[in-house]
Amino acid sequence: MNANLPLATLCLVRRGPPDELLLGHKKRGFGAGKYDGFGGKVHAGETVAAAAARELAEECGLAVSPQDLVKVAELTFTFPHRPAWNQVVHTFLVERWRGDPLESEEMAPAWFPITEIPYEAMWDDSIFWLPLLLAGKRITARFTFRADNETVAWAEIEVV
Ligand code: 6U4
Repeated sequence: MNANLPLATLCLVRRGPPDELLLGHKKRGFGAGKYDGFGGKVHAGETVAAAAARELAEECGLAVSPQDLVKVAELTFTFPHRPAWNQVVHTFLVERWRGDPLESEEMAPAWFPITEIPYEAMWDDSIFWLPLLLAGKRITARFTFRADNETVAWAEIEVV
């Protein structure tokens, strides 16, 4: 059903105790001004896991081994008023990595206590799915956006 949508990745880097999540403040391009996990488009000929590791390294300087990428969600985002933004986002939890977060051209990383996630400064869909992942759930979810391409019109979430 999603076979024709572009694939992207998202890494949620978590440490603790104290329980904290690393988010990046996006400096340019898609989602600029918002906090999000780290990720991007899967390139032609690249596996999803390789793309996730590459984007994590490019955007915040952390190195992760493939076995430490734990798939926790598949999120389908549909923008009927801007179809070029449609994407299926393979989302990974990362609890083991090498290196320290570094600011890149694209992202300024910052740690947030799990109880103080800046949902108001994230994509509108985040509040629907991120608390579930932080509670240890694995999900498949779909979101359709309104004409403003910012707010969620419709959501369907399945815990798997
Ligand atoms: P380039 O073209 O290199 O600047 P690239 O880094 O490959 O871009 P980008 O930034 O377009 O890709 O990737 C989109 C990122 O945003 C991926 O990590 C997936 C994530 N993402 C997409 N839609 C999202 C949404 N609705 N909510 C969310 N993250 C989303 O939390």
